[in-house]
Amino acid sequence: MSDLDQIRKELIAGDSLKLDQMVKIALDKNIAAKSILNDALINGMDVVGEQMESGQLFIPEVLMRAKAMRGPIDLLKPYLATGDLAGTGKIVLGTVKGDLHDIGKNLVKMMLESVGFIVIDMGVDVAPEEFIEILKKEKDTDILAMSALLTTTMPMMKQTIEAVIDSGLRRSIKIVVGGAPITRKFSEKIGADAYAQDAGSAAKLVKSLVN
Ligand code: B1M
Repeated sequence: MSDLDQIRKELIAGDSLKLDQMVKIALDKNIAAKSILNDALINGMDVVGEQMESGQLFIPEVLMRAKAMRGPIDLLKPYLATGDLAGTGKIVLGTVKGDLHDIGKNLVKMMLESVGFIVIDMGVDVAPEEFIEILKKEKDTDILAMSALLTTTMPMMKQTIEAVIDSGLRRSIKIVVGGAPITRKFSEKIGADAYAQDAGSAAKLVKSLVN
């Protein structure tokens, strides 16, 4: 079994100790951090999702696997966060109301911080009015970045954008959206400025929007 297969297997099994060990071994062998993230961890979470969908895994078991992702992400951080883009600006980031998924959002935060942006992380389940409150307080915010993982919470992005328009802040703030069910087409339809498919492209995109 390859190192990447082994990492995927430990994540699916939810064994965080073995998972951390395997990630360390893979890094020692100079396996690319990006490949460990995409081909083993995110890919493994897709399998976890399928097992949740089919009833093989229950919510607490899925949560355990989500927690097991923390160790590897910390281990990969120095390798993923290249810092070579050097951006400046302030980003308000959060997962929209009704949605508790935060692993992707946290990766986006990590990549943005690594290139020098100040990130105000609102966490998960963030209501439009909470976003507006912080945007009013942090007047020098450049970008509002929203994540959604559920098809049922995608409309909340549109509602949040409408709230930004109603608050009179839309002209001074660019809006970026992302998350597994989000597409470029959807982002255009709801009036966002941009869509990023993954955390790495989110950092590049944000930099291009700010500068
Ligand atoms: Co949930 N869940 N979940 N879940 N969960 C999914 C999303 C699902 C696809 C699983 C499935 O059925 N196959 C499915 C959604 C179906 C749909 O709507 N189409 C689902 C469901 C149904 C649910 C519940 C409704 C289950 C239930 O209760 N019956 C429930 C809802 C709770 C809620 O939010 N209100 C639920 C709950 C949970 C847990 C709490 C148990 C847990 C989340 C824990 C946590 O996040 N702390 C969980 C998990 C772990 C998953 C899966 C298995 C993994 C998600 C993940 O972290 N992936 C997921 C299946 C899957 O993804 N295949 C699933 C890894 C992460 C790195 O990827 O977040 O996609 P992702 O981020 C990517 C990109 O999307 C992008 O960058 C990252 C890569 O670099 N990205 C952005 C993300 N945000 C971005 C923002 C950007 C730019 C890029 O700019 C701002």
